[in-house]
Amino acid sequence: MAIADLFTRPAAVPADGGGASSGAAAFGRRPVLAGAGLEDLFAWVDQVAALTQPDRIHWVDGSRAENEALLRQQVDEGKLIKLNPEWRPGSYLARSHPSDVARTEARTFIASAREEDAGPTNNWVAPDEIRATITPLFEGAMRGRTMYVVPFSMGAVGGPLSHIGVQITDSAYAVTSIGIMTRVGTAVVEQIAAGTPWVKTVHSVGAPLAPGAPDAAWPCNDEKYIVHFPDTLEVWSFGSGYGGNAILAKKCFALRIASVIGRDEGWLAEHMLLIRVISPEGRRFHLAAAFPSACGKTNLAMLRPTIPGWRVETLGDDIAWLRPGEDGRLWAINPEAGFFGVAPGTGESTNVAAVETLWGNTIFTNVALRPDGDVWWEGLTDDVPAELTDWEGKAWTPASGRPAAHPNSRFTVSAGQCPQIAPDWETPAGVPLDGILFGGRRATNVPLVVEATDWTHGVFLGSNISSERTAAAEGTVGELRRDPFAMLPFCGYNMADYFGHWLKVGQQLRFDRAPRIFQVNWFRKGDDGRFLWPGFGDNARVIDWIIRRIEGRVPAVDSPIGRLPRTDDLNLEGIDVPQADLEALFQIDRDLWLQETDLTEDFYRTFDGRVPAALYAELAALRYRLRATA
Ligand code: OXD
Ligand code: MN
Repeated sequence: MAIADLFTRPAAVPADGGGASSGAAAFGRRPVLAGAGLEDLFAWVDQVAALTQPDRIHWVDGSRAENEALLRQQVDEGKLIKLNPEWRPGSYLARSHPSDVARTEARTFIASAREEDAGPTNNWVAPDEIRATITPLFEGAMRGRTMYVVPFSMGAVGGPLSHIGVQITDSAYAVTSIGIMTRVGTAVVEQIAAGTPWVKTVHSVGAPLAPGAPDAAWPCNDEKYIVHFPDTLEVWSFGSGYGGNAILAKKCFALRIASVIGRDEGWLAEHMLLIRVISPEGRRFHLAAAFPSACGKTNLAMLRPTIPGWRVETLGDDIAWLRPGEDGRLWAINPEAGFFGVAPGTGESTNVAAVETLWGNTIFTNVALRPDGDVWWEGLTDDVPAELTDWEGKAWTPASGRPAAHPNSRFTVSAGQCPQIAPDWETPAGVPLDGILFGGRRATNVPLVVEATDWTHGVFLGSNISSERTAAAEGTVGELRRDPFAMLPFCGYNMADYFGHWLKVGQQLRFDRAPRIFQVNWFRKGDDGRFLWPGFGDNARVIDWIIRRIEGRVPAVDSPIGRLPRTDDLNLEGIDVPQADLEALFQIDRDLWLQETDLTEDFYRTFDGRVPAALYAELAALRYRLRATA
């Protein structure tokens, strides 16, 4: 069959259109639009179809009727379980193949023309070589399946900080997830028609179907490749259906490819949550915060302060795009439209706002199923249900001795459902940032909060985000897993050049309007291995100090590593943090810190001289201060 014929075939939905209204049968067809920019789009879709040989092509229009039809189709095919609408209306459970449960960093590649442009922290492959490897894998990969064409916008369609892309995929699960996580639809095709540049992303689960052969509940392939071409702004992902590998708009585009676009255009694509903090007096502040994966980013994004009068409005939980404005401030948007969050550990006591967000219209992946048709995961409730079906579909009881939900099980839900979403969270221009927080999971050394002395020092702190991989032997720093700016798996170019880019962006900001930078650490432990800080809602007490610093209402104490609070200035009313713990939270052990500067130098040296001199100067100054005051 000629490729052109494929476009005129009906959509991959029931003949009645699958929707509630009779007009719904129209979806799935190629948009009838004119515009020079469409030639490239149509030619590319032709090319990918010729390569992957799908049975049919479905142009996704993002309508509600289409979404309903795709969900129903997945239920009919045994790929989704419809949850009991009494408990979880409009919600579904997917169970992945047990081998396809997470991002596969070892199979994630940056195919820049020059190896040094990917840098030592990425898996580099030569573009020609990897095209020669993956093209045969994509050949015929969609046989027996529907190829969906999904036009999406990151940020409000047409917004000044927004960018658009198109994902081709053979996974209906990916389509329905992208529909939650981004803004999908024909308005994006109109942008392309008008000549707006767009990013090409192609995804196949890599499981072609022979005629009449049964499909798997979660088709995927043992061989996986997630390949980014930063020079041509493309992503090709093969073999995995898991969100981070299959929703290409998220980590692949909004971080890896967008970081490259940002480098070239003068802005930053960051692994950051975005919140508005409202003080008891009604003053509003905007903070972005970078934490490595699994350090409580979603919890902070939906913080319920324990100190009276303070409120937090959520703007984003995972990604922020930051651009210097003409006013000398740094403006931020959350380019996503939904949350793809880790379920275990999300509960009434840790993140009640997230629990409320998940009341319905949610796609869960790899959580446990209750006998009443609702879902459960470790940490959702204090009581553990007596029987469940675990994430692999096996009977489970508390005596089973294994988690019922996979530790990386997820929810996918619209951001708009969050009860404390900022009413203007979709404002295209974004919000002006007042502060940036960097955090890791450090049992030792790093205090509860430190303020950077200036932007360059802040970049130095960001370049040093790390978590302890192992417990430290006494008198030493534990082995550190470095995750600079929480971007280690997500920076699409040489991380040392990225540090330099941060410095350059700082130069475009007005010194008195640039966001102030802070390092925070909720995870410091005492000698007895206990967490010294209660965390969660009480982190608002640290935010309160940060805001008072931004407002210039409270002094700070200079220390060799940055500015610290006077402990009396922390609002600890209503909680009981013993004085000894408070002191331990801010204790600076100069010997340990000097050891840490050696580790930083070792880390910087892995970049073959590309780390900016300004950061080596920060390192030298830190050593000087540590020694001078010893
Ligand atoms: C995520 C991650 O899924 O950072 O957000 O891994
Ligand atoms: Mn993340």
